[in-house]
Amino acid sequence: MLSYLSYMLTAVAALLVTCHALCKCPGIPGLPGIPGSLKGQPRVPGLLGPSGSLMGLPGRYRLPWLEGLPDSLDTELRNVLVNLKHRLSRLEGVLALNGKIREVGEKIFASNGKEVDFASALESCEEAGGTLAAPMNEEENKAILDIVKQYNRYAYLGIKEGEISGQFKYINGMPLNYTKWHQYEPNGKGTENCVEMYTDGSWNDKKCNLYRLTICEF
Ligand code: MMA
Ligand code: CA
Repeated sequence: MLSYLSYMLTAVAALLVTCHALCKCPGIPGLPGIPGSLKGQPRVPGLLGPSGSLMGLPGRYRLPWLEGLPDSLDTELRNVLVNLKHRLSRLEGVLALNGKIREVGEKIFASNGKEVDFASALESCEEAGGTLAAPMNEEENKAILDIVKQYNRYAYLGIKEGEISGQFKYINGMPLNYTKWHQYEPNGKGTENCVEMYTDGSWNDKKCNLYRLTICEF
């Protein structure tokens, strides 16, 4: 079992070293040197334990940036992808560590810290390649709430009232599959066409021309 692990580590180290050489990637510290290079990598769970020792069984052996790449891929292309995944994973780690982003499943939530009206908030999200944050489950609502609390400001959500008053939809027109209305909300009866998140995570329908925190999803 131990020899299997050391074989795997050698193979991975060789792959990354090769990649390092092939890609001439500057600024990738710790290569070569697996597992040393994996120390301080909280986004790679399961390989190093709290003490830095090797953890778990081969079956639990996980290197996320090596997963899901077909064996049929050209070796050089494969190495480039492995390297990009490694680099992205580290960048995400830095941004999450600094409280700049929240990641939930495939979504990334982030704010520019600005308070603007609904149209401007949506515009800046779209300009950045995203859209206004719209929670589709409790976990996403909590991630957005974290940002609302971080700035201690109510935020507009990516939800708008449709033609039928009282019927709220996502920006793309799809019906809501999750709601977190505050008690007695929505109550605007067609006069409050946008939705804000309060600092307890609950929602209120609200006019669209107020200044609210911009939170985007990507
Ligand atoms: C305000 C406004 C409404 C909200 C009520 C709740 C008075 O109106 O924020 O959108 O529903 O407060 O009391
Ligand atoms: Ca309301």
